[in-house]
Amino acid sequence: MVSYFNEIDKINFAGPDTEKQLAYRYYDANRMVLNKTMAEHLKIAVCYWHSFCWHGGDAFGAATRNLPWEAESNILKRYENKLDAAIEFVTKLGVKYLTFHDIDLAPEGNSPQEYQYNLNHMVDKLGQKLNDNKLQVLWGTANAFSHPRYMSGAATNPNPEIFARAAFQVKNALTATKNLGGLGYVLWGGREGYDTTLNTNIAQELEQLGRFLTLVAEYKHKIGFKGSLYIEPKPCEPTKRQYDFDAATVYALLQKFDLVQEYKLNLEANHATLAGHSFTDEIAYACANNLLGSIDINRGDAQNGWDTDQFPNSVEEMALVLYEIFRHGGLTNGGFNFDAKVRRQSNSLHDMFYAHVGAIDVLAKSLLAAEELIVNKRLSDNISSRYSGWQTSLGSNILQGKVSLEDLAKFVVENNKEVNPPSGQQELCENIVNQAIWKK
Ligand code: XLS
Ligand code: CA
Ligand code: CA
Repeated sequence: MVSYFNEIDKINFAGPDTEKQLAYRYYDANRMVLNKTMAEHLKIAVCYWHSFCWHGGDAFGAATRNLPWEAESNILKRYENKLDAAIEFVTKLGVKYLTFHDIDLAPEGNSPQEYQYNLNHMVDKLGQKLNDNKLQVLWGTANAFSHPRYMSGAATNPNPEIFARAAFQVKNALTATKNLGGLGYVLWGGREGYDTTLNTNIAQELEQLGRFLTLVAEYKHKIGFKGSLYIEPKPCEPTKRQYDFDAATVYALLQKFDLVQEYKLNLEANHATLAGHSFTDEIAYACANNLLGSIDINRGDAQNGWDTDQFPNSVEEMALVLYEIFRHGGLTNGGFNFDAKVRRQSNSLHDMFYAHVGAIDVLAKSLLAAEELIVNKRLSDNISSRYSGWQTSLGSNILQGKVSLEDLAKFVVENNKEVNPPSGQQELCENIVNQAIWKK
């Protein structure tokens, strides 16, 4: 096995006072937090595509990143080298999970047969490496958005033969994920939307999307995949408007297609903010509807409106996100995936280490703040007392459907008093959050 990062040693926990850059200040994998280790709670994943496939190009300029595992003419060997780089990277980082698209892992080839051959070949190789290094797949997915055939969508394409081609890819990628013991499978509707209503039959496309999602769920059960299926919402980019706009929109679609039991959500920070929500709000909405599945923890930039996929770097923001997730019991099959890339100017391979190490520490520190908030119960006690009126007979009779509008009108007239609600205490709540961040 070739080493691509031989100047980097394994990264270890060294505590908050260390002078070393490539060391964890807060991420101590075996530290117990809320009855589990940090590693078990966070299930941190490195994504294949941004880390090992992306060359640093943007809409205005060419590649800036030199990926040495690509300096190999035999294409399968090139992908095997990329796999070596991925395994070396995650083991040096000391995390356990990877995420991938089918064509990150194996070359697409020139025919469906070649695609299948290549994917099977690379799945065998990856399977061995996972076993040897005690690693796991957090989730797999299929890239049904990059190839020109998908320019007008995959499941929502006007041409059913392209729908079939996307089904072929998802079948293979889901089977591969199952064979690798993956914990989940993601469907991100890359181009499942439209650029203009002038050429689009929305009702038809939604029907297609419902069929596709149903076929995937049926196939999951047929092959006995025990992991979770996730839909990843995103409001736009690359299409102008996407059908899986945000958590609430996907929830409506799942109800429309009768698939609420089959799918959870893979929520991405950057997609939530593109939809005009804070990430915390988006997670809270998903939790309230029992839809939270897994997390893509990459953020956007507050000053621009596109999907910059940056590493998280704010404990203030992440503490709220983690509090929301863990006060609802945390993730089951899900984890925290860095669907994140270094900046185009960060063109040394070492930058990937700085990026991941810093972001993992942000998550760890935020988890400690979330633990403090959950254990001291100040916020949850505040909520309980705020809603305590719903424990009275009036509250429970309303919710159980035991009173009519007329009954309520009568109650108000008979009671004849102005109700003065207690303070919402938002500033106090915000202080409590800051105190938890500062405490540990
Ligand atoms: C793109 C999405 C994508 C999915 C996986 O914006 O974030 O990377 O996570 O296909
Ligand atoms: Ca993204
Ligand atoms: Ca993502």
